[in-house]
Amino acid sequence: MHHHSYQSALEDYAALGVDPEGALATLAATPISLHCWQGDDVGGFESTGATLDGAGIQATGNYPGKARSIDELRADLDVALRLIPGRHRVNLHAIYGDFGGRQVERCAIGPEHFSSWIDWARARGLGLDFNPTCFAHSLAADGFTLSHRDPAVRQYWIEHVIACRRIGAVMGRALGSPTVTNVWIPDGCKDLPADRHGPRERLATALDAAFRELLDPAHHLDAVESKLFGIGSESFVVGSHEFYLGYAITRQKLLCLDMGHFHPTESVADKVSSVLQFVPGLLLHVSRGVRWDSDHVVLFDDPTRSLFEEIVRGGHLPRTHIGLDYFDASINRVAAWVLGTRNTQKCLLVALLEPTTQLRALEASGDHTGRLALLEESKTLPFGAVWDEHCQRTNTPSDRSWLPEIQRYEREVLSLRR
Ligand code: RNT
Ligand code: ZN
Repeated sequence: MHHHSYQSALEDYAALGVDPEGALATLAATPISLHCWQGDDVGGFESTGATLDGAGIQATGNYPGKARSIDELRADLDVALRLIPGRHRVNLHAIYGDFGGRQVERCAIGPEHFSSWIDWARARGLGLDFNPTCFAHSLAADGFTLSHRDPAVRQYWIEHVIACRRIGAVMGRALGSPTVTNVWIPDGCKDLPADRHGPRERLATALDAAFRELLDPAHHLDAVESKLFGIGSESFVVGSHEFYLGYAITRQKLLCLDMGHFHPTESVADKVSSVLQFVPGLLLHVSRGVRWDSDHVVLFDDPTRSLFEEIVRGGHLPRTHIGLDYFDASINRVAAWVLGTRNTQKCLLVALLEPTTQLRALEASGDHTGRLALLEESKTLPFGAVWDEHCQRTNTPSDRSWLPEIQRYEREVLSLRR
């Protein structure tokens, strides 16, 4: 029955000059980096008891069953990955190392703390991405890290980033695909600063120090992530968009665009074709802000669809690294991974199925009426049949059949975690 509707979808798309087979091939070859921190509300496996206070980010909700150990997190990721079509990546934060219960200073972490993750990823054919954790720590408690006025505190965080880049390079070499190590820091303040220049000058210098070591781009890529404001950093964020855009252009780093890090009416999609004139590539933090950077589960919605339309239309997929960044603790956390990843893939697929050639021809001929009509009427093309075909070919449950598997896992495993 699926097959029948896929055959007729092929004809509908072919009539508009669209090749669903090519779209499916691209979709299958495009990994999404699943953020480990959805599994435990950005907790991690250090034993310091430090919380997210002061980091400007927050996971809200108390749904039962969050992962309490590295084994539980991996088991939960395994369930999620089975219910997501294709082969993907996992994005780790430094606090998710395998520290064996020992307290290891962040400036002293090494590849040995991630070797069990590398083995885990290799056995599953996954890539890994990485992030220094410049929050949830006593030396980040006043809200400043790499831009701190105290050189000793800055140096601590510089050494942490240096350690993380080396770990990332080891991951990338071991797994045969470059690890993107993304630097995001919470630095900023609640009320009006009298000096905005000094902290930004210190941040640029600290980043240069942290990035000094040259690492083979075949194994490792750097990204930098800006932000507009956070809880407790409403008046000033050191690493603003302009700061990191300038930094990424002058140092040729990947620019990370987090969909929750801009004014709510700003289009992240519209930034793609501008920044890619000047930076070597993008890291996406696909997310959904509701009124603020709330990190809700990604939907098959207009902002996400527009973002992928722009990436596909511009031919930018090869220069785009797709990662997820949200943390919802109010619903089943494994379902949150599956839903957000599948929705991201749907946004990519529907963009790959756009009749772009025809739209551009209409545009070039000045037929803006026809362009608008085709754009709108493309929305009712049988996209669902192509998505179902993808799930079937990748031996993954179709829509409306993956949730029962998670409900069973919740009954048998998650609900027993007290
Ligand atoms: C915070 C940034 C950052 C974090 C993760 C946990 O606003 O989006 O990417 O969400 O590092
Ligand atoms: Zn982010």
